[in-house]
Amino acid sequence: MSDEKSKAVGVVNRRDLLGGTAKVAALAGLAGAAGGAAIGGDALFGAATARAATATPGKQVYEVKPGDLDEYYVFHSGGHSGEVRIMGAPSMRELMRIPVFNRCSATGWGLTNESRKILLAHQTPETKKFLEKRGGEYFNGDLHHPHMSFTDGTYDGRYIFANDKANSRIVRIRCDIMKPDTILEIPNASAIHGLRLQKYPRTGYVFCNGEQRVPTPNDGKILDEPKRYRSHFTAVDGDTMKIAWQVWVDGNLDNTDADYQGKYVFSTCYNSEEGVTTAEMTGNEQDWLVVFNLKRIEEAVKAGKVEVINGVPIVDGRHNTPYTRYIPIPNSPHGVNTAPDGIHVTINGKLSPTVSVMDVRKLDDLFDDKIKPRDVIVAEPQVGLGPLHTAYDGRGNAYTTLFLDSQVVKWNIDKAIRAFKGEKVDPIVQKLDVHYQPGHLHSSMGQTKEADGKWLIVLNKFSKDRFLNVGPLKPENDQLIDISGDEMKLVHDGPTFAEPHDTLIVHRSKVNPKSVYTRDDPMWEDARQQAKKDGVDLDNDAKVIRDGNKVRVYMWSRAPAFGLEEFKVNQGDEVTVYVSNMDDVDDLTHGFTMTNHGVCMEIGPQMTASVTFTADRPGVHWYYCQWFCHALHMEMGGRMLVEPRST
Ligand code: CUK
Ligand code: CUA
Repeated sequence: MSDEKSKAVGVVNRRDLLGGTAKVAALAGLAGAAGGAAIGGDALFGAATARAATATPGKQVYEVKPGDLDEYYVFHSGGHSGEVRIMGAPSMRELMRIPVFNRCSATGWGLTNESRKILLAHQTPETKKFLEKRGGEYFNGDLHHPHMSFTDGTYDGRYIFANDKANSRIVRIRCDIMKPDTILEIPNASAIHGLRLQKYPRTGYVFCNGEQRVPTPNDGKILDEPKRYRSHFTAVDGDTMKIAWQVWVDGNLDNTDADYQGKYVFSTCYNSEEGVTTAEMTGNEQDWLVVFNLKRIEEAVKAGKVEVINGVPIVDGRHNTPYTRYIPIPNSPHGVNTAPDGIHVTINGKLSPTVSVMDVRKLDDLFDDKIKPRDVIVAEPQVGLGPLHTAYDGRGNAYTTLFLDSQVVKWNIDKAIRAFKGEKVDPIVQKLDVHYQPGHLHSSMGQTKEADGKWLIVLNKFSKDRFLNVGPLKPENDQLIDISGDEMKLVHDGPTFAEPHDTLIVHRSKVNPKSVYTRDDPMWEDARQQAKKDGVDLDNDAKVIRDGNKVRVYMWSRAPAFGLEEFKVNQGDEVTVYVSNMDDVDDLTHGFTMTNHGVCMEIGPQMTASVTFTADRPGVHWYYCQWFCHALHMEMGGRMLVEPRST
């Protein structure tokens, strides 16, 4: 590419990027590693090995014997797979997948009327209009941050909330049945990235970061005027799933976390420059952490000190407003993590080898302008290259991923504070090699006040040579580390598919899902209403209702039979099949698949599910149960007879 051409808008000149300051060189290292060049080099890992402390075996048992149950649930993000996965810890066995923003061939998520309603109900009018031309929906999502609802600073087992960076949405998943019940698009935002929950007194608010700066409204009137782009911080009411308010900030918003007092929320910003190219975004030596004052924001909303855009009240929280404070942090900070002591918050430097530690007790004074922004920083230890996220053991230690060093560093918060005051102490406790290039990490119950310091899961972006070669696309590697002793000990490698970003380890005592649905579950309320109008008893009837060219087919299922062994429709009819699984037994799921129609669904015990399609293929089409349910499972089926259209 000629230099002339490379100057064209949006074209990154690699030499510009790699040349220049040490800071940009650090970024180049990051890019190189991610690109795979540095990964192949032994130098990177060799150096890491030399620095690693020797781990002594921990005492915890991580093998879970056949038939034994894990102590922890692990809720794992599926990244650009768009789903949530449930694993067990310490076994690291994958237990279940929860389709969310993706389609699922097994369960019919994205095909059934119940799931489509959840996927489509809360699109903005602009999105609705845009998607009309292509079937009404997105097919993808990028789910980074699953988090469980809190009551009084610890998990309460009600919901999992998560973001979709790809299409600016969030999801609420019911933990009683492990299915989403609401998917909500966030207006005035592009790329919802950081997502965390109010910890105290309860969730409460779901906090969502709009990462990319865009014009607001983004209707084409403003295009190439980056200074007029905006990022918004959004608070959603987790009970009603309605948007409560937004805050307009300077810069952009990356990750977020909330305090244990219910007063403040924090978001990192890596683009204080408000640039639109990588070089511009990394120009400043310091970016910032923005602190949101919940009470002041709520008062402003109540008093109407807002502008309303796309139906959302927006508070102006830029510099020199009462609602926010901006704390300078080196450099392009990424993760922000509140410690279980309720006091300390770490901000991970990414392009700076430091982690900044903030004391939340100083924030009242900061908002009253009695102290300066940097006065809230009480430690800034040098931990290694590429710090991204930090976890805690509840015993005063922090564990930070070092992306570039391919290590987890364990360091002591108290010692870091003393060192910051000038005392000659080394806060670093141990550095452990991980394989390779870790992003998030999470300790058992570590994001609650009940952090128990037993296990740490580290999510590595690359697996390189750790598993059998499966072709150019490699799995990632989730590693389990025993942190119960004085030293970290790596005990397990677990390959995962694209691309877990975040995870949470929840003690099994907090989660109590059902094994069988209850017949009054709100998930199929529409089916219930329609059946009532049609005079059909969902539990007992097997009936075909014709309504013009709309045909509603109601049937129950009971192993190994459907209520209807055949039904007849006319070519061109719009057919809706409702199946109610009347089996009342644990683990007795049926399915409904209509051959050659791209139609399938899961029908769990005591569940009703429905699917709508056009019967446009004259002839005989068998439907069958695709979920193994009985010795006569193969026989569980029936025929749809489609009468050809009379010409
Ligand atoms: S981000 Cu992926 S490594 Cu989306 Cu939580 Cu830090
Ligand atoms: Cu019912 Cu298989």
